[in-house]
Amino acid sequence: MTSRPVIDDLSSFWMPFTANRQFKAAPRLLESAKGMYYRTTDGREVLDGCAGLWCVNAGHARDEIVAAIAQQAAKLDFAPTFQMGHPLAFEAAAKVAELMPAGLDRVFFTNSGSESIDTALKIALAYHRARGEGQRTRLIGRERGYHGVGFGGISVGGIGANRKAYSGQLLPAVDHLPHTHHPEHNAFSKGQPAWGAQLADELEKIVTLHDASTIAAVIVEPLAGSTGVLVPPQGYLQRLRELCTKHGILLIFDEVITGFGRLGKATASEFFGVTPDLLTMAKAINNAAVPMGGVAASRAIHDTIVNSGAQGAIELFHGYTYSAHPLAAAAAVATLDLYRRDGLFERANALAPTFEAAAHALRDAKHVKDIRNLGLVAGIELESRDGAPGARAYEAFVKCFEAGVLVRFTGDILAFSPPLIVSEAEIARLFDTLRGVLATVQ
Ligand code: PXG
Ligand code: PLP
Repeated sequence: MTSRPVIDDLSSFWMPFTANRQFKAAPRLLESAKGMYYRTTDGREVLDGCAGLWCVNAGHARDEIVAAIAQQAAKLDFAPTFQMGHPLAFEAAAKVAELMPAGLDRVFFTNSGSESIDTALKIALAYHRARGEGQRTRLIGRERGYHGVGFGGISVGGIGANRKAYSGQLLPAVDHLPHTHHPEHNAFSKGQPAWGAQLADELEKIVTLHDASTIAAVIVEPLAGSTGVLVPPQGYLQRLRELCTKHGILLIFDEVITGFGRLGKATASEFFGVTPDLLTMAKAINNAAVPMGGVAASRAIHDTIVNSGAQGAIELFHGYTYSAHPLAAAAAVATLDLYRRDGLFERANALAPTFEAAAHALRDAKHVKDIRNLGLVAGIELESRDGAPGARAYEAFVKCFEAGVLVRFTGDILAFSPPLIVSEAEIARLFDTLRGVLATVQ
């Protein structure tokens, strides 16, 4: 494949979540991708250790998905879904519903995880209002939670840096549960830590403080990804479910990362055996080939809102121009068929023990402070360099990239979440590369 020369003016694109000046001084540019590998503009192959941004679960540029998008673009490029429809929108929703936990079979489409969070929070408020409990408006998130970048998402989110500049205008009436990361009890846990279920009981304190009758919903990532891979303690999610049910509070699982096979099941809800009332998704819903997200709602929530409207009246005043965009919907149908045909969720499940062993083999590698894992997700936390938090993981990330392996980093935590088509040899290469790099990192 011929590669075009790198353009020399990178100034116009204001890059998201990026140190723009640092990047533009030493850019890393990807030009193409196939299967497990990216190719850079200077012609190097890079093994994708993080499925793009936790989203390309079937691997890159799969023929079936590419063909579905191309055919759809020629057939029906765009169709409104406000008071109109197109068949693929309904087909995509039905296919998503099939993979959701029992009862969550009504699907609202968005174009990103962030939009899915805003949508779920609005559905929660609308649901309580439709039931005549419109005073239930308080939202409960969790420390270190990542729920995208909308005002709703950063309000319930718990990552300080994502809130700081906007702190004067976050949603009012939001509380946060404590996070579940306690290395003194949990360091180097394989899979779910044994300690920490009682952290869910903090919800009782919030209920005591504000009264359950004012609380609309609790939102958590079942496994926190973006903050650096925090695996829920055994029994924690079950406890949260019990408390929400007891107090009439909706439980929202943000499955933007965990949805579609990351833990070896269709959803984390299925993996943990805990069913939320609303489930947000995006990313791997269509292998990230066209922007798409969604919210799965329980039949009860959907029917309460939809049946409360007068005949002929719009029931939920919410929606996006691109909700169920034909190209996104075509990609979703092709992707979900591919996941099933190739048994990719089962594959992820079968590879999880190999992946766990490979990750934890780095326990004695230089700078390693903690390792956490579940399914095809691992977080490797490094000791921070004195006075320069994040610098060590950044150096490791750059050196891995130079050595032909793409990983993610956040703070001093490196995250691994390869496409579910990864081979055992590629799993070994991911972690061996990091081991070699860590030996050279300052
Ligand atoms: N919820 C969760 C749990 C997420 O992980 C979002 C919402 C927002 O989705 P959008 O599509 O609006 O970005 C996310 C996104 C990383 C990383 O490397 C994680 C995300 C996005 C970009 C990078 O940790 N998660
Ligand atoms: N801003 C303006 C001026 C608009 O007309 C619209 C949609 O019609 C939006 C924002 C919202 O865009 P979207 O539906 O793509 O979220």
